[in-house]
Amino acid sequence: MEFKVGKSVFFLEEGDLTLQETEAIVNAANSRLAGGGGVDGAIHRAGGPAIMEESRKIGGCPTGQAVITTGGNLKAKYVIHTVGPIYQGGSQGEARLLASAYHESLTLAHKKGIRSLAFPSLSTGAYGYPLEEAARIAVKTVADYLRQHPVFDRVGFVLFGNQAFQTYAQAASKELQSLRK
Ligand code: AR6
Repeated sequence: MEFKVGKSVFFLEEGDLTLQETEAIVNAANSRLAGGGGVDGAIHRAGGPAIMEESRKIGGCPTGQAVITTGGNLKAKYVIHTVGPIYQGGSQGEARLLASAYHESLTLAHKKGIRSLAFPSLSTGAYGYPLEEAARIAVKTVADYLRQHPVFDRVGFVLFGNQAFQTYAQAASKELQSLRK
């Protein structure tokens, strides 16, 4: 599914983020950059040890911020590691921190001159963020950035499983109604 937002293509796909051929993919990391399960585990397995070596040198990343490493053996040249919030009921600044994780990842990609980027659904696995609310924030934050900064060719989401894909598709249809390509 694709939409035109500003000068960029905004895409939604169902599948495995580690197979993406965008210039960079975004990792749902933890603040110690220590690796883990979910998409983080999959990225380190597919990308090989170079990603962890660089992560160790960087040392960590606060919630809502982003850092960058090589993509190792991945097709993507770079991995942007961002840290979404752990969902604790919604009154601990989670929405702001989730939006920040998307925004800071885009800002870092922009600074690096990266032209295509794929995100997973941050915080909606181990970190427990309710999917519908997370999808709304994710789609809005990315679409707003693309409207304000016409610097990317393609930016979008690779969703794991049909439920996540359908939820993001619905959020995107609402946010981008008139823009479907
Ligand atoms: N491609 C795309 N999406 C995936 C993939 C994949 N290969 N694998 C899982 N997902 P999670 P979080 C989806 O738990 O909630 C880690 O241990 C998954 O279905 O990966 O931000 C880190 O080290 C879900 O929709 O990330 C942190 O400690 C989404 O990715 C912690 O988990 C995010 O789920 C971060 O938790």
